[in-house]
Amino acid sequence: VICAEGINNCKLLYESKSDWKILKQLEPLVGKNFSVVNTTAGESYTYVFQLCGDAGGVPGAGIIQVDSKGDAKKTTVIGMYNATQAFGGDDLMMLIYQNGEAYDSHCSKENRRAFVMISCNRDKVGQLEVLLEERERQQDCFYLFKLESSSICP
Ligand code: M6D
Ligand code: MN
Repeated sequence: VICAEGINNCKLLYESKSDWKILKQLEPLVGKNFSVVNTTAGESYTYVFQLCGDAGGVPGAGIIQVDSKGDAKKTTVIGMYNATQAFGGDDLMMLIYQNGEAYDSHCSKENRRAFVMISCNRDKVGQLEVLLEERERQQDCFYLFKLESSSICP
């Protein structure tokens, strides 16, 4: 089978056994799109996240952002799963997707990236939340998300 779903579709930015161990713990999330709409300061975006798979069907994208306002429904890649980092422990983990589409005017035009804080919550089936987008820096900007799920509890 070509391109079977699984954590092995992720490519680590820095090859590491401990990163794979965390991805293994997150494996129950594979193959599902998690989405959330976020409206702040006159901007409204829908975000779609997948673990090691094509978010919203966009090839290579781990997280996409769809502009809910513009008529064009513009889609922007926030992070790619071929540039993954995963770390953490027990019931709290961090997943990073780098190599998103470059900003045109913010953050010295660097590439977008996403931080997803993932935690075990026995009461949640898998709820994605947007915490913030930090874009008022010269560099090291990021989108920060939170995902709580019972399926990844240790
Ligand atoms: C929008 C969204 C926002 C982002 C903004 C950056 O399309 O992706 O989340 O902050 O673009 O604008 P520039 O002009 O830097 O591309
Ligand atoms: Mn832009």
